[in-house]
Amino acid sequence: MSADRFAVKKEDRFVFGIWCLQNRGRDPFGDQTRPELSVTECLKGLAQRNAYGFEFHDNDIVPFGCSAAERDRHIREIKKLMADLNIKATMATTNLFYHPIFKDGAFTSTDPAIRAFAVQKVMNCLDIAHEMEAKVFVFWGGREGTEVDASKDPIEAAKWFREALNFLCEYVLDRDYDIKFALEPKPNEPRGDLYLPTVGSILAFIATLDHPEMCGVNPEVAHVKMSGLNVYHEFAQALDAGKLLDVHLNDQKPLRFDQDLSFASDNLKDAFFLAKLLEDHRYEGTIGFDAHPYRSEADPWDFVERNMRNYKILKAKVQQFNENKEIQQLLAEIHGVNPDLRTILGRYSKEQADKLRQTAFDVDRLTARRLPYERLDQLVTEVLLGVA
Ligand code: GCO
Ligand code: MN
Repeated sequence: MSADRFAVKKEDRFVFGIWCLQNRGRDPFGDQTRPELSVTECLKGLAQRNAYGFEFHDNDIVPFGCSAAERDRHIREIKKLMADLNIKATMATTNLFYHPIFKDGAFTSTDPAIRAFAVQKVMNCLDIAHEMEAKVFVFWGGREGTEVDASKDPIEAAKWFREALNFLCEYVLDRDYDIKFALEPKPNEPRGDLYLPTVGSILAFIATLDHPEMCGVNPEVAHVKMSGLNVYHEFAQALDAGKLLDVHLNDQKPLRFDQDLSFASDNLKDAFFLAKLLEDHRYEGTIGFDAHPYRSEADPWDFVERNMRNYKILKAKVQQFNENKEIQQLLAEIHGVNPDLRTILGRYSKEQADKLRQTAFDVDRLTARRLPYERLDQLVTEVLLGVA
């Protein structure tokens, strides 16, 4: 029997949110449909399937409000399990959305006591992240937003958000933790409108922080599609800025409620171009999946396997695209035009500006250029459908 060419290996760096495996199928209209798995069962199942690691919220592993002794015991047990199973905690994040205290925001609550409580909760979670050796720390502002715009000024809210992150960056520096922050954009849900809805808004916000060098982005496919934006372009913007610290792969029908479907289950082409981006540009972080098994599933394991397998299949398709002679010929034709002008805008100087001013352009010839995009796009379709 030939070995499975899509068999998962540790070096694939696949990780899952613990909360994805523990999801019980509850939705706003219906109760849970399956039993909750313990953290131990989650880690064992992931290790058995060769996942590299897992991501967690503080309260996925340490119950809200538990004593210091209980907390220490939970962490000790998980660390032992991680060592026994050879599985890593790669990303930590704070649950600042579930408890009703956060009903009108955590960092952007109008109550300074709630903002301070949120920052204290993050400090405790940073200590856990450090102990578990997670190097990426995500902020998903699930409750940071409004339904009633009369309730708060967005500039004031941005100031509170900034204050909290600046404080927490200093905490990490003070403690000498090897941790970077990644902010996760989302346009809405659970709030009517969330602050920092897109990659671009997060990049602009990071530039206003005291330590932008410690902060990046964790984009999620579903969140981009909820905004009706282009997944390939959104992730690319973070990568181009040197800020792609983590990724949340999943899928979603555009412009709808948050569906958290498996990666590549809705739109193969979007998923393909995202895999192409990450592979072509040698993204070095972990490949994180943040999705839920269908409500009709009894356990998460088919879900776990298909997410990893889909990525590996698409990675093979990327290679096929990059090696396809006709595709490469078309791309060479499209990009190979006017080689003598390629560097003219490379760096400004008076001489370059003079040279540019004196350059004659044959507008009709440039306009009449052939762009064989129907054929190129069809070849992508054929690669994806397995007939190229
Ligand atoms: C969502 C988010 C969350 C966060 C995760 C980290 O449901 O919209 O994706 O899953 O990524 O909870 O806080
Ligand atoms: Mn996510």
